[in-house]
Amino acid sequence: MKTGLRTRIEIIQGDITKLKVDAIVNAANSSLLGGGGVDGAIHRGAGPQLLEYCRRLNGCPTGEAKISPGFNLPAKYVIHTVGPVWRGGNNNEEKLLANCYINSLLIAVENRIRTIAFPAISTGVYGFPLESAANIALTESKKILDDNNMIDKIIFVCFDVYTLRVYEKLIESVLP
Ligand code: AR6
Repeated sequence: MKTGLRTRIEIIQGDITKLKVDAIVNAANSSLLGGGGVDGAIHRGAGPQLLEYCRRLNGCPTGEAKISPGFNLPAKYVIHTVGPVWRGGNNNEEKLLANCYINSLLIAVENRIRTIAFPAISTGVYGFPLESAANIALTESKKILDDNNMIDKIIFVCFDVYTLRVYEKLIESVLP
């Protein structure tokens, strides 16, 4: 079982917009109307149709998720989730970040998505401490993979080598 889970979680360094998976997850803001970081890159890759589509989604509360087509991206879908802004740690940030992973994966299951890639949600502009964020990402994903056979693979896409090293270190304790 452990070995099975380990083959269903992959950690790579790269640009999430280049991945040909069923769905990539966007670290969006609650307007869902684009921004910087990975959000900006996803909107650039998908083209203007994504913004047009997102206008009709009426935003998204922190911790929740909404789905759109991938338009010009290699990925078929984009799941937009809104991570918490780090405000020192006493404002429910950990629970809200866990909800991002849980709700994105539940939407994936509902849409029969088998391969899904996540960026390190909230760890850029939103300032969430990386080690704690990566731990939440890995722990929540493991729980859903344990309970569910629909998802074949979750890929954690680390933009820089420092993030990659943190995920690689933590996976050893989450999936020993
Ligand atoms: N592929 C993978 N990861 C990326 C990419 C990419 N192309 N580009 C950046 N990252 P951030 P947040 C990494 O700031 O902290 C936006 O303006 C980045 O290095 O994109 O959740 C939204 O509109 C970092 O590790 O998202 C919101 O307003 C991670 O993605 C706000 O930023 C997340 O960094 C959300 O902030």
